[in-house]
Amino acid sequence: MEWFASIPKVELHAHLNGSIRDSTLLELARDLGEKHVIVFSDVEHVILKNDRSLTEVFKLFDLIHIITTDHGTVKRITKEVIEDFASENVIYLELRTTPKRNDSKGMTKRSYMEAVMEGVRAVSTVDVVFPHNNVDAGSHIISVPVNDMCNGTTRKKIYVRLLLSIDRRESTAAAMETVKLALEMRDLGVVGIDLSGNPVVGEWITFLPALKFAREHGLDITLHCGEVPNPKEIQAMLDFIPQRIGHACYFGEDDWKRMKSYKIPVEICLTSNITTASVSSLDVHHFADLYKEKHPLVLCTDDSGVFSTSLSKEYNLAASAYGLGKREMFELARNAVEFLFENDEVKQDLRSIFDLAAKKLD
Ligand code: 6MZ
Repeated sequence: MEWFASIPKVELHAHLNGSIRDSTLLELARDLGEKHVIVFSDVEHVILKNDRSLTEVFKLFDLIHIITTDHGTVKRITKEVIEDFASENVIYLELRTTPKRNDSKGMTKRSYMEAVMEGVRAVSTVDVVFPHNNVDAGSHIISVPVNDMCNGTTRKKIYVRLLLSIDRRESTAAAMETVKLALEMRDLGVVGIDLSGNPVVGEWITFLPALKFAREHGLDITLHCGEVPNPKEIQAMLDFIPQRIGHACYFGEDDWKRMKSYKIPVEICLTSNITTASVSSLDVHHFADLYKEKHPLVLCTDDSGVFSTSLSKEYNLAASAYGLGKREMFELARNAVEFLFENDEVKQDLRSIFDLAAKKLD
């Protein structure tokens, strides 16, 4: 495990509200319990439970959103989530979140995102490369080469970029509002759009206009696709040819053929897929086939809080389940750089960090 924590890694599929520390969630829930907003004893076991069906996961998200959706809390959880990823040597994090309106807290989608950005800038334990954060992107103050953890003289550096999620419960108008917000916040670290939410809710056609608009204006798009069996939707999503796909658990033979021919990178979330039973076991997980065929893929956490995982754990799991050695896992981590929603300058900086770490591999 330690070795997997020590190598540089790239995280491209992490939902903010799914990545909250249990300790923070319990603390916030206890506070709301004292204020009689919720009954703490009713929610404690829900937060601490480990095995969750897909339905239970989305019930938990509704609870998490009650607990977290005010500006101060959004700022706090963003800061903590970034610190947690940085502490295990994630050097580039594309953090996704659904901009939320909460009238009772005077929150708009924009003010929600401003709170997220304040959280990014509030990180103090590591250097965060984020627009207007005064950390030089090209500066190699990075301390992550293998087994060379922060030693007090060098500080860790993490690039943070944001994806705005459209929730499948939303209307076309709400999805469009999110895309327009993303476009307005492009200079502020927003690099793309994600479509997520309970996969049994909503219709692809509802989101298509907003996604097309996003694409026309140059935003990259990643879709949760095939998390449940829905052949028509999977085909429609493949027709769209997104820049990346998350999950891809219920693909038919033709879907695989098309995705492979388009070379669409897949965000693989092993623990999430197994816990929610989207895939019955690691033996039959599509990671094995995609890896063998050298299809572009990236290991991700999905919801490190909800599924009690971390990116290092996901690497460890893949290595042991599929018999991959250190060199292969390092290459897997390095390849992820090619699939991020950023320009070549950023990719070049990340490649050079991996090159430096590679020298210390053996
Ligand atoms: C689909 C998921 C998800 O946006 O409030 N989300 N959507 N499949 C999954 N697999 C388990 N995990 C998380 O983070 C929480 C939201 O992310 C989406 C859901 O819409 C969830 O409400 P944010 O920060």
